[in-house]
Amino acid sequence: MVEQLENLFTEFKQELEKVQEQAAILNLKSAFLGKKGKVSEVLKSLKDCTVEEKKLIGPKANEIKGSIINLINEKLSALEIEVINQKLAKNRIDITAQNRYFKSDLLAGGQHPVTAISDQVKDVFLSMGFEILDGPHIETEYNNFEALNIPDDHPARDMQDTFWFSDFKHLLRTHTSAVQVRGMKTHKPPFRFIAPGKVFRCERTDASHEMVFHQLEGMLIDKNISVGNLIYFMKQLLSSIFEKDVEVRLRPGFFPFVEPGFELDIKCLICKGKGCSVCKQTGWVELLPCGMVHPNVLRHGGIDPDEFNGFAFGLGLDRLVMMRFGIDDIRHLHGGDLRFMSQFSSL
Ligand code: FA5
Repeated sequence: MVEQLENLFTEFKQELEKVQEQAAILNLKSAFLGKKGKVSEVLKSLKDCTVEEKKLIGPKANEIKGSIINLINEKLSALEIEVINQKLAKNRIDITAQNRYFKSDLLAGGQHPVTAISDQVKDVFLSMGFEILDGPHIETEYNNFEALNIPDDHPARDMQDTFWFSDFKHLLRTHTSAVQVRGMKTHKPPFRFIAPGKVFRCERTDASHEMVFHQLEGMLIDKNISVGNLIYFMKQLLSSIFEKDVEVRLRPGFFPFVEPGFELDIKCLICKGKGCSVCKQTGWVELLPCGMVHPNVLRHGGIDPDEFNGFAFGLGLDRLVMMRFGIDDIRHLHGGDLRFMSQFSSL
């Protein structure tokens, strides 16, 4: 009977060679292993065998059944792979093919210059270990003013004309400094982060002022931080964006949330310092106000000012872009004129 089983196995292998379709393979399986299959037929006479014979035949039968199942499964999965490959070959997609609707007189999409420069600035700060934080456009009066050492009746509130919501507790954030409080509350010092984004001010537009523009806030809190550290980081930022030496000046600036506070101005690259509408005939453009974080602000953020200190800055991104590309009116940047934007489509 062992010989019979071995012959059956040989027969099975020959039959398997001949079949190529899934249904035929499954039929072959039941022809050999099914209840009325060839292997079962042979094993029917097992009852007439001696115990010794049964000991030999039993394992052999199991071995052959196992081998048949393995061969069937191998063939089925090889078939499945072949079917997938055939489909792939048939449906090949050429991802380099040109859009058939593409016409050379249509503009290809590109990054907005503010996005491109913002990404570059982010890269510079990421490489210096800064984290990137995000904050909402609709802010609380507390985050935008109160926690930044600008209480209700403080005249500094008038420095930034605010779009208020009717409850007078919420507003469209006037600066990204509102993210400072959020950052301090969610991080344990030492930490360093930047927070780029849109800000909103209810003011008249001109060559260097928009109502919706972009800032990039930065904050670094650690022990024993000095103005020297602040200046180092600001220089790193400007030299990596302009890739050349640009003339800057640092002068005292007043912001209630920093002490001391500075205005970092850049020599106007539109008029080379001679005076124009962008720099309001002064030859200098306010770009990067900054300073050492005021102890009251640290306290609002839950940080002990006797243990930690640090600096913060609020980069005017649109003006940086104007200086970088020689754009003489901020309104071109957000006017949506494709003739203007197409100059930057390769960014
Ligand atoms: C502020 O908004 C402070 N939050 C900056 C700051 C942060 C100081 C941290 C100290 C520490 P200011 O209002 O000057 O400051 O605005 C910052 C920058 O945003 C300006 O230097 C300028 O580059 C840009 N900016 C301000 N107003 C406008 C505007 N209307 N349109 C375009 N850019 C503007």
